Amino acid sequence: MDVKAIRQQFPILDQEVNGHPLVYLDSSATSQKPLQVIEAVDAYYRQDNSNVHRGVHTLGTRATDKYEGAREKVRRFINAKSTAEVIFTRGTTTSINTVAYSYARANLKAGDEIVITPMEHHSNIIPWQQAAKATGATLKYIPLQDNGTFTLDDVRETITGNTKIVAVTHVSNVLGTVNPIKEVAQIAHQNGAVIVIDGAQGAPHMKIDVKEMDCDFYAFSGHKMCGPTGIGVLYGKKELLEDMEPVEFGGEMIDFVNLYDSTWKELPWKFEGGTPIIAGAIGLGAAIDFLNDVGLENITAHEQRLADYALENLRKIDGISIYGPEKRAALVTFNLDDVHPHDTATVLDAEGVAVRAGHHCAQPLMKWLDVVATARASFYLYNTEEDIDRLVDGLLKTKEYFGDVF
Ligand code: 7TS
Repeated sequence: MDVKAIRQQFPILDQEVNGHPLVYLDSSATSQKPLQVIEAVDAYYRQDNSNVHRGVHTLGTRATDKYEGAREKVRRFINAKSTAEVIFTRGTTTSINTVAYSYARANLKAGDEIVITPMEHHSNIIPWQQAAKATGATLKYIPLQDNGTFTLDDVRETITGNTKIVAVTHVSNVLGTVNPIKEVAQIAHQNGAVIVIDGAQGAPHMKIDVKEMDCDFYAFSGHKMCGPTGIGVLYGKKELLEDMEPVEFGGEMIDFVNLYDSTWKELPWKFEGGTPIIAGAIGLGAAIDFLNDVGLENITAHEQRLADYALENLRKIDGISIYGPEKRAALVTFNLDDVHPHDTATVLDAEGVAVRAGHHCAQPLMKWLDVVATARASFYLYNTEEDIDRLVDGLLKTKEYFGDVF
């Protein structure tokens, strides 16, 4: 993988921040966009902009072809059976909420259980809390080991015959834990439950095969995988989606509207009320082409090298605490002794290094880690070992700077 050539595709990386060449280590929050994506969105607005699924005019046909073409690219990218199973949404949050509103509220009753883990992003906690409150179901947590993983024995222990929904993240956005989805899906199915996967940190970084994982729902965001903001995907098994009611009602999603009753379009459109995110979907299609050209296997291998290199070098820093397991995705969450992570991120920013500090939308996990906040460096296909060297240098400066204070 030629990282230098890849970096040239990302114009934003070629700039100075606070007098230093930018080192962008916040791709878990959102990834940068390659020219191919920027140009696809630009070309759509310059040449093809029109509403979809309506008119017979040429621009409308072109826009529809591109929008539906993007859906087919997503289908292939995740190996779904059919484009009926690929619903365009605003992102992971909307995708999970769609399942929590439509599937959960229709299928849960008092005494049923929803099983999640303490490492979930708020987007995969709150929709289930709300669904539990609305239906009388109970929310249960699979316990975590000290290193931020869970065991399959604990999964078997937590999921019971009363469990109706299991919702687990593919990859933790804080710990970098990669969860054994296929095995958890098997246990969920043995107990008659459906499994919802939060793929926000999975789909951008590794080959996704929804058939192989046998998950019932898989949610992800375009903006974390080189695509635009405002577009995401809900994959769902056709048999399940067919029985589900739409969440949003209005234009685009109907078949016939009578005065007092209406019928819905077939899948996937019944879940896409209103004018869809046309430019976003086209941009996501271009992002998928870009990622396929580089090769997901190459991206995963490159990120693995970066994660190993980062762990090895960050560990050499005195007074650093690193959270999460040894074997992890390409992100490292840490704290420096006696330095607030916001101060760490501020000093790093002065050095041109962008990391995220805060609770990472995972407050229950912060409580579990017994910290208020952490700093996090996250890597993607355009990052290099030199970026990590700059991070380490910046952290040594942070320690020097705050060394006098404490
Ligand atoms: N799930 C996980 C695991 C995430 O990491 C995120 C976003 C979401 C869901 C929500 O995605 P959205 O596109 O709907 O907002 N994670 C982060 C992060 O780690 N830092 O900023 C956003």
